[in-house]
Amino acid sequence: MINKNSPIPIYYQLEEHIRDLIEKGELRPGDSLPAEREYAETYRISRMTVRQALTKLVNDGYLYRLQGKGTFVAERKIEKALQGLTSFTQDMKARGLVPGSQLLHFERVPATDVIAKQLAIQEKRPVYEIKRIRLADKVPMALETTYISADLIKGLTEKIANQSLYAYMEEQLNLRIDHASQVIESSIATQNEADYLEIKSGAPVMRIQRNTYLQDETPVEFAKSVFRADRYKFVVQIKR
Ligand code: 16G
Repeated sequence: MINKNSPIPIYYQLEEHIRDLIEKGELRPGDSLPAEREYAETYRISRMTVRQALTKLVNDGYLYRLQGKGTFVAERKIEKALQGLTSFTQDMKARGLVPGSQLLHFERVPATDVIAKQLAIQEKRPVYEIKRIRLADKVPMALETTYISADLIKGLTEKIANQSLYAYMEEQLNLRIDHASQVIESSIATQNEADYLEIKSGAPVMRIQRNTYLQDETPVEFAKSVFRADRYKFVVQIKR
């Protein structure tokens, strides 16, 4: 398996081998890996080389380390296509995961100037401010703060906010959500965000801001999301 005469670096051969086992499902999420020493003995390579391969796989999100316990196979990252304008609920269902929300905050407040501009409404008009932890199979994936005009989206309740906002707008209010503009930025979790997302403070996250519109450009939401970078990757089809 490891070919010492190959021009391909040994750490890279080991990295490929382990990645292969994960991709084929021979190593499954939660499985623990042999100790560095065992790899080193089995393949007669240095522990430094083993560490280099494992560190690369940790950095790429395939493995994670628990201090004093060893190295384990991470959950597969969720691939999110950037083409379709989908809701969190739809994304999770499409992957066979059970979507959920934990409502942290639900309040009808007067729009600040910033929020009023984003929603193209007058300052101080009522908006719903909704903060939710978004869950997949009960695991926190993202933290979302959404602003919605209360004049446009009537009758919003905590119960609805605990479910799908897009489904409510489309199925109950017959609004046609049409397009959105989205900004994605890499960042690190604050202590507060980390607590909700059950990750370490300073762990990598992606911050996404979405402005969503009806066909006639009426804004339906202004949403700020913090997605766990260890569980998500974004995929986009591009054409030359
Ligand atoms: C997604 C959207 C968010 C929207 C939510 C609605 C991103 C980055 N954000 O999380 O803007 O409010 O879906 O989901 O994708 P829901 O219909 O399940 O409430």
